[in-house]
Amino acid sequence: MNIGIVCYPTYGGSGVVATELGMALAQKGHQIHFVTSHQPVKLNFLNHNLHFHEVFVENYPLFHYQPYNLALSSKLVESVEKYKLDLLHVHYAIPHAYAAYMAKQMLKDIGIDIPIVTTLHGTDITLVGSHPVYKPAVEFSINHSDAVTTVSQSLKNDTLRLFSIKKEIEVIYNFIDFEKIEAIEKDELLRCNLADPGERIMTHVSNLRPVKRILDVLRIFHKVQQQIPAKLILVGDGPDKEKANLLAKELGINEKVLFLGKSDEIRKILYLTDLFLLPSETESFGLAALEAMAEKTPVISSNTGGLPEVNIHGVTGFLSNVGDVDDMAKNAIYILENDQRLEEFKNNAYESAHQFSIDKILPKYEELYRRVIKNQM
Ligand code: GMT
Repeated sequence: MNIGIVCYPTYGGSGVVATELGMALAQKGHQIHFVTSHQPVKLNFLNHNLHFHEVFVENYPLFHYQPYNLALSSKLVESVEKYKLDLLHVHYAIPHAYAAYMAKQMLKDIGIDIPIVTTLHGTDITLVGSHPVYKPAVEFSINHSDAVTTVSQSLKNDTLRLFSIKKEIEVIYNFIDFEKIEAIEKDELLRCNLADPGERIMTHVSNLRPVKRILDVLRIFHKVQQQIPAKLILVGDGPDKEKANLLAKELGINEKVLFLGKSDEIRKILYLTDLFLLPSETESFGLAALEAMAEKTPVISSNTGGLPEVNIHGVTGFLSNVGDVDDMAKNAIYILENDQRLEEFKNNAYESAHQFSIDKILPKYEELYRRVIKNQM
């Protein structure tokens, strides 16, 4: 199939999922055309079936805001026509589903009916999409997509609760490519770069936005390290970084907290990690938790959104109410205080992550694509 993919090309979860999906589809022989504002960060062009079409926004002094929507729909029209695309798969509703709808209408004028698959990722529904400023346009573009998917059952429930949806929504979970996991260099000796001998390693990876509750991460760690020698690794960059820095100093733990910023070595870090922390306010799926589990790392998380579908309480880690730092610290200590128990949780996390293996998820997307293309004929 000739598939157009639209996503945010940055470090965000939806962009990562879209890029990994496109690369996996290309490996299976599909022609994949990324139509994005920049080259997606994880896009590896060594595969022949991958193509990238940059959306260029022509600036003009009159514009207060750049009309990205317009530029994207125009680029989609051009790409569908030029590369004979069979469908468009847009990730994150805002503004991608809306721009794809506009492109579809324009293409109708020249006798092309292009099917649109929209994948909802989380904040496009919960935090941002349901805001009155965007809600009518988001609702409209979901209802006018040819197929709609969410990355968890919880996000499907949220979508149906927050919007008036007339479309069937299919849950297709996020996934992990175990071949890539196995390819990472596994060298326990690298641990000494992150922690002293005898110390446990706890890690948090995110874009350090308020929704991630990074201050809870520090408070949990503060309690844990009072009983268990440990280091905290914070990977990522974002608006709450400075607050986190200040709190680490205030709590007297700044020497035990490593701020690594954005990193291309997340998988290696996760492999060396003993416990992953994700106390988010809301999380439609929690791809970071799945990535940790795939590297044999148990997870302490909040029980919000789709997290209970990924992190299994008492098996792959523990879930607590949002903000219940005491409970999260207690659970973290329970896992970390005993070598054998930690090993059991690590193995459980790894085993459980396999239900989200790309081999199981990719065929679901291919099947959906075939269905929408067939319905269009
Ligand atoms: O919140 C983020 O970190 C970014 C955001 C995105 O769309 O890029 O992530 C959302 O999509 C991810 C991939 O499907 C999910 O794993 C995250 O749980 C989700 N984030 C939230 O719901 C807050």
